[in-house]
Amino acid sequence: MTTTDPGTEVGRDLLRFPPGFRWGAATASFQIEGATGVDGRGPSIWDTFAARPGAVLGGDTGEPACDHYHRYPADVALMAELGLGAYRFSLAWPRIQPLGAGRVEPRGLAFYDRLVDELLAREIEPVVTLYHWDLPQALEDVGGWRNRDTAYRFAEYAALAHEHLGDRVRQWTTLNEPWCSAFLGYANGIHAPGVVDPKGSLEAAHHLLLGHGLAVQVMRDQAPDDHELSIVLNFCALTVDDDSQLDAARKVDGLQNRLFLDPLGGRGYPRDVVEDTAWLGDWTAAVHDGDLDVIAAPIDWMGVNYYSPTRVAPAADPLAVGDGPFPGLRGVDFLPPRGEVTGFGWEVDASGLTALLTRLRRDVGLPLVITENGSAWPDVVEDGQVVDEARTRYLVDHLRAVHEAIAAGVDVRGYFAWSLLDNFEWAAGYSQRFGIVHVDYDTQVRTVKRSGRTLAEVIGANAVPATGYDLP
Ligand code: GCO
Repeated sequence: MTTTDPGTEVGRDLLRFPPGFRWGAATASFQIEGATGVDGRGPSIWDTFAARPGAVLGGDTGEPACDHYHRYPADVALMAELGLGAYRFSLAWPRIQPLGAGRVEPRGLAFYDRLVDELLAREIEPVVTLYHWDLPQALEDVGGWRNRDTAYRFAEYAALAHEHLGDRVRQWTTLNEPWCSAFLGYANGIHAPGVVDPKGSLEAAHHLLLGHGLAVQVMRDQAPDDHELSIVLNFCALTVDDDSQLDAARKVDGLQNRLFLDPLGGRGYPRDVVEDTAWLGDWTAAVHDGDLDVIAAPIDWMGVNYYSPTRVAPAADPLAVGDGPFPGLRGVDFLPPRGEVTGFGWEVDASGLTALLTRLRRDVGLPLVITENGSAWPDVVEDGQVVDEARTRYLVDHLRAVHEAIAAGVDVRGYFAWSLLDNFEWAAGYSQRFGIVHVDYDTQVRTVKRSGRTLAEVIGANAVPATGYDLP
């Protein structure tokens, strides 16, 4: 495992990562590709949602994004320049199956052929996410994730994508953040498809997990032994001050962490969550015989997305229903962030990542990969440079937090910065910049930021400085 041996350079301490640690950056199809009406791509729920007045800040849409659909060769060259060993990206289901079922669009598959071949030519490992929120609109028209059939359409899509690319792609993630798809999409509706149906959102969460399990089964059946299958979850790292906050923390932990971890781990849905949400109606009727066994299909690693800690306290009224995305949550107040916050208003606390990884070592029992970690700040391009000190500090502090977990025995296999490029930040449109590479959306000029250069140095050394933010 890792050794925290003092570096040799200039007497500085370096925290070294394990040999073979996978370094990368992450993106998602709808957030960077643009070309939403090109080569037979069908509409997704995000195309529809973004066209809804007021749904996305500034009326932003998936156009032009980063025009990655056309500019991918230069973007892959940037990845190589940064020394990335892997690139996490998602396939746009509506590019491959414009109606979400049936006919396959060969031009959609051909784009991902080109992208994968470009990555392999640069010796960058493709890490493919099958679903990062851009559900084909045609499936939403018949219920979307609230419709059990969508789980089976997803498995069919997974099978054909995996069949087509599996000779070159061995890393496959089924879903990115089913919590967001289910609850931001169907509980409080601030994300596509913009539905407010708390009971339905829990049924959607089940159907997403069912789709995950069905996809794992079909990919396992057709996969060579060296393929690795995974799922990516956005965990909340609950930070409590005292025992008075424990029950509120339990409720939120249940709805964001254990609702997914327990069935994935073969433990079924957590009883306390089922009881706490029963007042919405019996959503567990959506759980058919055999579903839980399908969901618990073994995977090879768990993706962990972490940005900031979550702080909660009991509400004055134990039955007070919040207006947030947690279906059925009652009697909980979310506390404001403390100390430094990012440009997005998210609290900066790298220790939350160490605590989360330590907890997941106990609750998951699989290798872990940090599949997203990053921060949004307002960037300025001056003389062709973006000196993003705050993002660089965030990056190095969180890498030190990962190293601390590894040194304590947590099996972390890799780290993917969110994000390679500034991109479409969902309901916030293009207002938030997470990239380690700046994108001028008018000119599409890319500018590697200081944080990108720092990540490149970290990758080159396979280490981070124990103190400070500059590698020797
Ligand atoms: C998520 C998504 C990303 C976001 C990023 C910043 O984790 O919400 O995977 O698409 O853009 O996390 O919010």
